[in-house]
Amino acid sequence: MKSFVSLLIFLSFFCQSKAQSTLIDPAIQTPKAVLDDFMDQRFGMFIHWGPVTLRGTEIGWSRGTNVPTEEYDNLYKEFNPVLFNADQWAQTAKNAGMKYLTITAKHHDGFCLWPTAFSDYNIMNSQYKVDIVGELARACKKYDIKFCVYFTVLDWHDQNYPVHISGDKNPDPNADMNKFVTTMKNELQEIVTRYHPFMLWFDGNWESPWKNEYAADVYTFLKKLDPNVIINNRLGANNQHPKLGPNTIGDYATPEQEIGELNMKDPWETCMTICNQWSWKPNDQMKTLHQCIQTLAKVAGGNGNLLFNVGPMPDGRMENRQITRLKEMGDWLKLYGESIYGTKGGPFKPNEVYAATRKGNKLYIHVFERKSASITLPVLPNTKIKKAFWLNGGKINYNRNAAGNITLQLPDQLPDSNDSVIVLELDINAENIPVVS
Ligand code: FHN
Repeated sequence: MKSFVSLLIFLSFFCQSKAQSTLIDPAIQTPKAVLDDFMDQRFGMFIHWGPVTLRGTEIGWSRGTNVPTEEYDNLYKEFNPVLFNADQWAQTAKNAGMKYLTITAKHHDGFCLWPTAFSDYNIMNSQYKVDIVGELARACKKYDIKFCVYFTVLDWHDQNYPVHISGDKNPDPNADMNKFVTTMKNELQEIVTRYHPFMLWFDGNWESPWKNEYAADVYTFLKKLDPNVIINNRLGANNQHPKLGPNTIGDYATPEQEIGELNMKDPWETCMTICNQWSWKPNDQMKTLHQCIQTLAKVAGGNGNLLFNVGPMPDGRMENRQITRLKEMGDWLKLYGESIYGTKGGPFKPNEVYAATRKGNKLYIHVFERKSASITLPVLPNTKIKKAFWLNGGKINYNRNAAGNITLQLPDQLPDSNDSVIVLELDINAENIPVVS
């Protein structure tokens, strides 16, 4: 039996190498150690912001729909977020227990939140002549938050990009993709060499003018600027965001508005909104604390990161209710963070009652709901439980049947109404246990 388990462990290790892109020289791909460090962070802030907040409609997508294109493209002249305070945004991320922050430096509408030399459509030509990207990079460094940048591939405002309105099937014959890619590389060079982002979050890679050849060129270009900059899987021309494949150009998968599947092989990060809209919307519906914490635990239980989005208001402030919700998440993480940060997901698939994370010889069982007086876990092969207790609490009663199933006895009242964490200390390294399907 032991040799069979050893074989399973070997195979699980052997199969855990990330899917390699066949389009990028393996020698320049982001080092595994850098990606492992990224995945240890587990929790980041996503920020969608720009002049469109003056109308409270969706960034990019409301251009030419809810807001006439001409009006949308001139909102920057009104944009004057005098209450913007990068330190407050970084502190809000810190208080939430977030380890990295990603700002939409340029979204599909083409407006640039930094003083680029390659487009006049930037923040320095608004009423608020402040380098937003630079301020956030500074504040993140001050508060020890890893600074990251969202950068759109498609750019409906740039005349050299052939599509000027979402869904337009007649590419502009006067557009010039080679000039467009040159501008993109120049802008990215400014961002990488000036602000040194930990990660680049590309997006908008699904329209026909964009080809993998351009993406491979940009990936290679970026790696010459910074061999360790992490690049998501939305640089390559595709719309298969939740997965990595042989034609992926990018380092990790990006399921959106959903919890990714348990995956011990490929790094992945769920991006999700705290409300419904990506950019600020008045009176938007906000997720409950229960939803927020369980989303984080289920994503970590799937071996992924959570990039959780807030949309600041047109005056530069984040909504107090969103700041409060994020602080509540941070307060939970102050008590239970060891079961999230630096853990691996699994070996059980997350479900509506529990999720599992693990680090060293500790297996963490995140209990979301008390559906009954006990929880029975799938069989854990060849492991002995040395201790069983509530994280920050007392011991927990359990028993193990002949087949090896572990049944955990639950009290009438769970210790935490959102996610109560049980620790099972094992006699082996829990990270080596193959996923139990
Ligand atoms: O079109 C964008 C959308 O506006 C938003 O930025 C999300 C965030 O991941 N990404 C695209 C939709 O998949």
